[in-house]
Amino acid sequence: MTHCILIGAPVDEGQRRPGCLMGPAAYRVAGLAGTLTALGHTVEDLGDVTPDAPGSETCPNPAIHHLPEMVAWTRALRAAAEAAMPQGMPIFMGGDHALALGTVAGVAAHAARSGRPQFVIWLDAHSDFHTFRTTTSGNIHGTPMAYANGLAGFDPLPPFPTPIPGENICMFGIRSVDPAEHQAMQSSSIIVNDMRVLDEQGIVAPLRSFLERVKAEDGMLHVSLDVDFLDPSIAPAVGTTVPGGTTFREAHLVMELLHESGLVTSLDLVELNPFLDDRGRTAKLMVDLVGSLMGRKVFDRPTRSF
Ligand code: B3U
Ligand code: MN
Ligand code: MN
Repeated sequence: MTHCILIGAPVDEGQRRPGCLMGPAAYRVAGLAGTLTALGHTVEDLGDVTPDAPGSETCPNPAIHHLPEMVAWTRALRAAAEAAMPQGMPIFMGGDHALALGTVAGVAAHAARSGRPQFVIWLDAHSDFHTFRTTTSGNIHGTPMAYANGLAGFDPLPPFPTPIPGENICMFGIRSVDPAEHQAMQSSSIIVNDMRVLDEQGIVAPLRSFLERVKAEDGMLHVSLDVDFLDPSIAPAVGTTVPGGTTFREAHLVMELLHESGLVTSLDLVELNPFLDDRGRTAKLMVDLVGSLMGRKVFDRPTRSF
């Protein structure tokens, strides 16, 4: 049994297609809390985070938009994540992926305080490995992974609390990477399981080998689930659809393996844009995936050890 702490993060400023701010409401309507209680967990919904009024920060890249708003969100979400971690498992209901600037910073700060290493599983079509200097779209949702890995180029944000080493970051589902991200990732040790790897090896072997390391090192594990990890044919409610995503069955399998591992300590649900949804089907699928992550299964099987 886990104490699940739902935290709404209606961040919409990290990209240009309004609607992600309705994400937390859609997860509530789609029955996220009820799904978790039906599985035997306790649930506390803290409502939506409200950031302070934005300041007037600037940065040299003229493409960047909504910087002061994102600085305020990052501060507020980092504090919310740090406060929630000692109480249970925070589930951040986004909101676009820029929210991870704050959530990952908060959980990593907590891990450092507990003397444990932080690991991250990034389930996404995109690597989100731009800095504020390299992004050409200016969309801050394309940057949080580089921030968490400790890259320079994030002024006026404070430096990431305890940068997460590349070996502790594992990406799955990647199929859209910009040239600057590609270059930066080549000089990092991040584990990138792009769709080519998944097609060739399946999702189980690379996921298991990462989870074994998390377990061996007694790590904390943050999972960041972007809707576009899924194929747009099953998850249309996202601003940046990329064909060739994971199937319904692959996505549930990832969640079931994560559950079996018992290692997940925090979760982001990001990029759901309910305005683009088809009768709530993407919101419902995301809630179902959380159900699998938190222990829903058709038949009980002996739990494998990791
Ligand atoms: N890499 C592109 C596209 C992108 C990143 N994340 C999303 N889209 N969702 C960019 O704008 O940084
Ligand atoms: Mn993303
Ligand atoms: Mn994405």
